[in-house]
Amino acid sequence: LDGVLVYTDKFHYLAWKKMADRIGVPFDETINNRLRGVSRMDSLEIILERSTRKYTQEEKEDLAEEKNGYYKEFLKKMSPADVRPEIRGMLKELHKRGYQLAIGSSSKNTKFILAQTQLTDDFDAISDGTNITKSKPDPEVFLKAAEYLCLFPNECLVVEDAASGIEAAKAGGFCSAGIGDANSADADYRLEKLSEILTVVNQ
Ligand code: GL1
Repeated sequence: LDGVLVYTDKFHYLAWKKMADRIGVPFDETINNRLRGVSRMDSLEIILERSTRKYTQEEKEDLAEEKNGYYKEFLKKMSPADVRPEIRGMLKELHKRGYQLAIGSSSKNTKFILAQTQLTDDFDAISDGTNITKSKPDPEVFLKAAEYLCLFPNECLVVEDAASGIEAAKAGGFCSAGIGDANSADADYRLEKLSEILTVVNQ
């Protein structure tokens, strides 16, 4: 979802930054890059590595909640216009060719983002931060997605923008396609544009 179908990275960055600035913990793009595909609480742990004080579990939950509040303000402004027409066309074309589509995202805001951008009906299953206990590079999120579709991992293609996602796909026995940052990772296919999936699936 994030970084593949929609570009929420900048919202995550701004929301984490606002929280980190408030508590006086240094946060920049380099740290932000380590958060891709990582769950909310694990992301917070990475950010707090730079903190000079320790936080209790309750304080950490409040900080994660604070960040999510800032993030949701950005998400509320998202609309169908935030999904490029060629991406919508590609999803429809994959369905026409008989493929099933599932989301595999660590985000707990997945369903909200899909609703805001009117993508919900384009997917047959959703595996997200609300049904997993382990973040990528653990394959849990993809294994659940395959299970929801009643498919074996070796019948699926995972499309990822994060190196940790490609690692997760491999660990779960999935074929993978990398886009963006994950284009240079260890993916089976490297995509310049998401619409290239249409040529990959025909091979
Ligand atoms: C969580 C993390 C984000 C990002 C997404 C995965 O989202 O907080 O940093 O790694 O998972 O794309 P969320 O807070 O929406 O559950």
